[in-house]
Amino acid sequence: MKITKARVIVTCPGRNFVTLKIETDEGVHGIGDATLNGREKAVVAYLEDHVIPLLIGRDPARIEDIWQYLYRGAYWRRGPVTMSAIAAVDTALWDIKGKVAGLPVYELLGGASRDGVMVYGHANGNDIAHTVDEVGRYIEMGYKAVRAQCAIPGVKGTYGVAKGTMYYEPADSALPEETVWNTPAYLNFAPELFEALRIAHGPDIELLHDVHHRLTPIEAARLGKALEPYRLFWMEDATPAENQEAFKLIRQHTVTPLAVGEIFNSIHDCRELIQNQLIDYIRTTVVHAGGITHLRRIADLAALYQVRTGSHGATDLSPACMGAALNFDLWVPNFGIQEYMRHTPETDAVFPHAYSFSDGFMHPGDLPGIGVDIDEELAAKYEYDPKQLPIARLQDGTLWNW
Ligand code: CS2
Ligand code: MG
Repeated sequence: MKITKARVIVTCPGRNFVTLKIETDEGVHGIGDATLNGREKAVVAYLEDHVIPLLIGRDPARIEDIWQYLYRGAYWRRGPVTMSAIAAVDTALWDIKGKVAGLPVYELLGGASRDGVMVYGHANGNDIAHTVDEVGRYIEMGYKAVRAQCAIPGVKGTYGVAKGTMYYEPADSALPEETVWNTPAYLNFAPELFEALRIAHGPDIELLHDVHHRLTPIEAARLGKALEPYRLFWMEDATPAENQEAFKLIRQHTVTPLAVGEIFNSIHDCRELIQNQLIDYIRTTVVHAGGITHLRRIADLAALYQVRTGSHGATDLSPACMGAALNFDLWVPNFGIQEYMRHTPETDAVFPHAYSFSDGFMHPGDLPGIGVDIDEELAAKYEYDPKQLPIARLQDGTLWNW
């Protein structure tokens, strides 16, 4: 079998998605998500100008060799653009291999390690009462785990709070929206939120919270300690993690479980965090961390240190990523949880898929490959609409971490 064609499909059914489609001389095709929120066109160019010409004529079955060729052969290794492009190729090749074998990708990886994949949804509110109600809505939908984010009184544009009643979409303006961050107000407020959630919903529901890189290590330590009475499933992205050692400071002060990694793109971004057991969940995802082939390496390293997976699954990761991720999640022995921010009906129509949600768990389905395809005719109806993620500033104007 030979790769005869590879095309990048950009579509915007309410938000931008970038998909790589690889076609072969035996009529089998595979797809992979290449979406990098706010930087989509960089990955499109990387794929079209620097990757696709290298794929034509290759044997799609040689997934590992092609991965190594694209990673080592680039000379300029790692980075979100490069690794998202490699991820898209990798995912499409696993999709093809599954279709040729007549098996879903989880079977190729080693079979199911569980009957279903526990997911968490995103509840958010304009105040504590609203957030308590929203978490209740997700519990009624059957979720066993819910992420809770709430507007902080007096702080405009708090991270994670939807503007409408539907989906939380952070990349919603052509130029970055400027938001303000107020750490003291947040540190005072967050424990109140989770106290109210525990009082309203009891001790069993798994509650997660995304700090979204906003705190310094010692502030994150303070928050982790303050949240201990409310037993969070995890406190995510507590502090920017380029300096992996920073998590030592947090770890010294709190037993609140820590999750990090959605913006990581290689095993080297998280090796020290995992080897020093500074985190409990690694959030790396198929689309941004080099695909299934590399994510498997990260998960295997994590397993040695009892770190579990908790892959990113926001709406800006396409259903092609979700399908691949759920196949991975069903197999990976040290699975923790999968984020599942539902896509809109328009997006679901562009990406017909086999995966399903039931009573707090998901399953990738048993279609061969990743169980997702792209309806190119429908995709063509949605023009690319350039959008940027927001930025954050402190009240004195200092550029901060969004
Ligand atoms: C968030 C994301 O889902 C999460 O944990 O961190 O929504 C993140 O803000 C977006 O993926 C950025 O594009
Ligand atoms: Mg996050």
